[in-house]
Amino acid sequence: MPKVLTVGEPLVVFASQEQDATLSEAQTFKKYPAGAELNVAVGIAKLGYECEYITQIGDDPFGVFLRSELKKAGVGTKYVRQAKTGPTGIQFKQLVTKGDPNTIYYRRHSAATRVTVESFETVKIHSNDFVHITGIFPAISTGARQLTDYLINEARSAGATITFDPNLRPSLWADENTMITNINSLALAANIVMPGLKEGQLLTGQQEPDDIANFYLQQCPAILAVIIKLGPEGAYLKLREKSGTVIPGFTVSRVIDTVGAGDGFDVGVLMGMMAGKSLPDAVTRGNAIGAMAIQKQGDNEGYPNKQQLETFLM
Ligand code: KDG
Repeated sequence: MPKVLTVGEPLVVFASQEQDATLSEAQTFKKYPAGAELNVAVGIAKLGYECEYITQIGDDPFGVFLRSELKKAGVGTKYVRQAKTGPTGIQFKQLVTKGDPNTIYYRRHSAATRVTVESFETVKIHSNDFVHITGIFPAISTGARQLTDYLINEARSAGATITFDPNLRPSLWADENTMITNINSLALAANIVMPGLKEGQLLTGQQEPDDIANFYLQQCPAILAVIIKLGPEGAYLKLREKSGTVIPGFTVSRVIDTVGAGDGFDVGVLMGMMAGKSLPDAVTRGNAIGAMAIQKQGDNEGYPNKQQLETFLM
């Protein structure tokens, strides 16, 4: 059976319970597990697939909380290490009626920034596995970048499929050019590249989805497909040697929290590929999970189990 391995920084997010209050005004918060790659791991496990999450948590109550949430969701925790120093990262998030909520992070010098390759040399990757990388983790520290590169090399030697979501976080990089160069070098090491439209435009200097896709496909023969997330409109899928097409999204009546939708999209694409579906079908699953995600507060609370996904798709 294939499995997903993903590496990232888990965060505890405190989500405001007060509609449209600024973070300085809000008094009441609810605690959820977060982090882009954690969201993917939770989404895959909720759908009943095997997933290992590679990370380092702090020796503190939030580390305990995250480990227990991962276990509850069914995510494999054998590669969840506990750091000797450095706290678990935290984040605060607004609750808004419209648009994306404001968020603030407390993650500098966190436990996850202190990872070393040596502590993860036992990670086993097989040829039918999927290794999911994002642009967040390699940006948090030199050790995290080295671990990302190590896992990419291991995945390539094993013949595993590497999926990459740029997940641009400009505040984690020295400057925009450094971010673009680093993220593009990671994208060119992947087999499936999944930027948002705005991210793709910034990373490639191209405006149209087809030109963004070609930027990557032409530079790297190992890239099988570029999938550009278009929000509610769906996603643009371009496979090597095929013309690109828009796979339509789903309309939802009430949007509660947009954070985590992109990770949910990645879950659908990964799950579709693991289930042996065609890429257009996998992208439809991505669109569906993205749409389900935004109807609940918490990054991954809205992600479905298999039955809920099938019902949504009917
Ligand atoms: O994609 C969701 C993430 O934005 C959130 O969980 C926090 O990992 C996070 C980050 O760095 O923004």
